[in-house]
Amino acid sequence: MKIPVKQEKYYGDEQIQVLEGLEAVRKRPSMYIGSTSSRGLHHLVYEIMDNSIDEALAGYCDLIQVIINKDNSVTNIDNGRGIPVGIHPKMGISTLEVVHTVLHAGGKFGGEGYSVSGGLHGVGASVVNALSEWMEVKVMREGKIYRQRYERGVPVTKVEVIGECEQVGTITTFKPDPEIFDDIVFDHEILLKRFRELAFLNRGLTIKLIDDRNDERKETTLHYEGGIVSFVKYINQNKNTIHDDIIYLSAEKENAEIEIAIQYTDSYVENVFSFANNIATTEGGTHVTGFKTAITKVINDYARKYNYLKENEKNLSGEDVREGITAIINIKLLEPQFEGQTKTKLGNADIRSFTEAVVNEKLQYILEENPKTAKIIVEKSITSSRAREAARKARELTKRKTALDSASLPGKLADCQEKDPRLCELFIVEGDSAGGSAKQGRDRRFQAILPLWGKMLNVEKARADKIYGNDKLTPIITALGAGFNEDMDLSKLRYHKIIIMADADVDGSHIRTLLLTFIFRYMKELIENGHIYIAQPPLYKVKKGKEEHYVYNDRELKKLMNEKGWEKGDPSITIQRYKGLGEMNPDQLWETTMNPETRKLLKVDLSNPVVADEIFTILMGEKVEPRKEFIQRYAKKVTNLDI
Ligand code: 0RA
Repeated sequence: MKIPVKQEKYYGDEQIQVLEGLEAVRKRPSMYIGSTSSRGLHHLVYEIMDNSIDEALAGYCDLIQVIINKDNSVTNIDNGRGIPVGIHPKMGISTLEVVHTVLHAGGKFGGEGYSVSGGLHGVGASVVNALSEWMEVKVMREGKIYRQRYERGVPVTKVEVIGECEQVGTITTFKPDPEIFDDIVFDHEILLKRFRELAFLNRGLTIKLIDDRNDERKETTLHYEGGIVSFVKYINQNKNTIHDDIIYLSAEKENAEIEIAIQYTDSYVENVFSFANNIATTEGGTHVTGFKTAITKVINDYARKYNYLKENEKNLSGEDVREGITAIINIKLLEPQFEGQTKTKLGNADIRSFTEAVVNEKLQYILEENPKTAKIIVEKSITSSRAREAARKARELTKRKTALDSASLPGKLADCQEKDPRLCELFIVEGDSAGGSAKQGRDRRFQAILPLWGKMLNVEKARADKIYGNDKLTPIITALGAGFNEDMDLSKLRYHKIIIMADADVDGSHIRTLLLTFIFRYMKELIENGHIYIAQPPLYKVKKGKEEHYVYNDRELKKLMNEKGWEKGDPSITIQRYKGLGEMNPDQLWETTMNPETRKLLKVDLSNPVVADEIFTILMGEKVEPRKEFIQRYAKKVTNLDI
């Protein structure tokens, strides 16, 4: 048994099972929390918070405070009823201990309420406990304060009364185990973003994030009386909205409640963000399908009734009526079924007809009551429909053209010899000179090079019809072979690793963002399926005598100098700063950036689509002010573009 057992205690069969369960969690942590990287680390906080949110949804709690302590432990405080401390009828020990030591005995013991059980990470407090160096839980109930402490999941004290108090609630503190996690430092921004989302999705709930790691305490209070209406306002703050009032509708039935908020902007993209039991359903599901069917029908019916659409005109398509939309769909339901590759697709069949009926009835009513807004939305949809028709023609044209000279790959592409896409890599390289070095330095057996040059189209400011025939984007689309937008077919993808390689300077970052924007808006599946990477060329070469090191950032430079005991002023040491890929010769480029054995790649990840939309809107959208602010705010701490 690897788990240290500090207390002399008799272990019955049930306790032995508990220890085996905890050991299983420690042996294969990724099975329970997804990964042991930063993402898994942050899941620990969400896991503990979930129980407090369940208590809030049940109507017993309205304040959750999360404190990041100096030692990187985290404290979660709620003002709910407090976890029950009495003897558990089946286990014969305190329920508090059961919740923290028995797998799958998480906050779901009541069996009532919209808990996330069965969801993405509804694994409960016991998993967090097992993966924590230590955990301490205090419960305030019935005038007393109870406490129990655990180490690596194993109780090291009994449940003890340590004082009296008038409040009620639960205080959980845990310190992630450095034996389990790659890094145990919490990221303030990551937590803040998720907490803001939770505050939007649970109207009236107050969430406080307190960061005590620096001398000056950083404290943020999140509370939105407007709920998802505030969420839409927040998402649209850097876009141009085309009507003032945000459309809001809600309904409930015996096993579910739903709310939807909608506002249109003048952009060409569709942002429908959906959630089920506070989990982002990035793969959609029945709530999204029901919504889409209904909104298409309602807008078409309205357009016909008031003669915006003439009898001889075709119906508006789903894409037409969703162009420029920002919508939040927030559903809470009993017994959610999560399906799909990443378990983020809602499967409950009854939710489809429920959502469809609710939107049909209520949106129709809202449009009738607000003819000005209705007019704006219908006209926007009709304009979109016409542009789509133009795009369709352009698409047919390019299709016919490529049918004539099929197999024709872009002239600039230096393809690889391997034909199995799973083994092939495509480097999209900025600039002809870097492209030249990459061509010479690559392993031509499986690495292909596509150089880009000149000004890229900003797709954030253009409709789809502008993409057909665009001389910068077409080579990328043809080289990849999988089409784009509605024609996307991943089975035709010619390279399973697509690596964007651009300089570490402002121009490089610009072209990288333009490319990512295009991929995000028109080839999202490539990101969702983990095909898009960003190359990480070194920033410095450090040389002393015959010894050479490539260093990828300032932190690593410091670390190297420290480890070697080198001084920056030492004349026998040269530190060369690479300004661009072009400064490296082919061998160096291979060694530092392209060789799979030694290179570093950053995988582009869309785990939070709301954040991704925000970044692209700010960087590539219409409004200048937010972009300035964003760049000024982040220019100093440019790290990885971790979407
Ligand atoms: C079910 C029943 C009761 C309390 C809770 C759940 C509860 C669990 C957690 C987890 C974190 N914070 C929590 N707050 C409350 C007690 C029901 C009763 O008092 O009768």
